Amino acid sequence: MSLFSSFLLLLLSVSTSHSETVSNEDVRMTCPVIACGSPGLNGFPGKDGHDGAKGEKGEPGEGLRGLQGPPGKLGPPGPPGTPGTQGAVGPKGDPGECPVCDSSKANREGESLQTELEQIKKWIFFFFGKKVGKKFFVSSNEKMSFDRAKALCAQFQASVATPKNAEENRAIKNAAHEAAFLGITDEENEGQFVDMTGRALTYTNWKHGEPNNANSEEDCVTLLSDGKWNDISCSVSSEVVCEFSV
Ligand code: MFU
Ligand code: CA
Repeated sequence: MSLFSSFLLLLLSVSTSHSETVSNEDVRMTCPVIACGSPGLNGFPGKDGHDGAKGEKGEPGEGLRGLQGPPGKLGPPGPPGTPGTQGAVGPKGDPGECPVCDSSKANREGESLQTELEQIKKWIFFFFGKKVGKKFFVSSNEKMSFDRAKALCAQFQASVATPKNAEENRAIKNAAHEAAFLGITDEENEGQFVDMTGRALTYTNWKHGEPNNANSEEDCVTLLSDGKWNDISCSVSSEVVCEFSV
């Protein structure tokens, strides 16, 4: 006999026993439908619902820390630092090698050249000039204006001869062949004769009646063959004696 058949039998017997004690009217009042019976068993649970909203981040855990990772990449170079303080002075270097700079050799060569120069000067004094103290006079042997005379002497780092005393005046006379320009003029102030540096004369040897500024145009001076001075025009051609310092 199946479980369902047994269930129906049980249900029938219960219904029979009950009808023995309850009237037909009572049956109709309390149970008008045959299907009415005991409540059914609970159904199975429904399907799972949708996922809920994400929860807040939890507190950090309290477990053991992991091992330290490897070092990161090298960063970019930083800006240049401030200059350091000046270092100490280094030791003195070795002496250089320079044959020309060799003082002893240079001195020897200098002395040799000096000796040779002095010898050449002596020849010039002997043949062409007259020396007095530290002055050496040489004649041009050629006539020219006073401007050209100044330029000629300047060419040799010399100046037009200017006697400062009788001895120098005599030396100039002996160096010259005829009347020669001296380095004396009154071009700036008529009658005020000065030397080539503009200084007033401290020695003169004017010929009698000179300076006369003949024709009002004599601002230069020549030393005549007798050693006396005459003022003369600066534009006339005359020999010139140059004065060198030695
Ligand atoms: C004298 C000089 C002049 C010039 C003339 C020929 O004047 O003073 O400088 O030499 O003789 C009269
Ligand atoms: Ca004159």
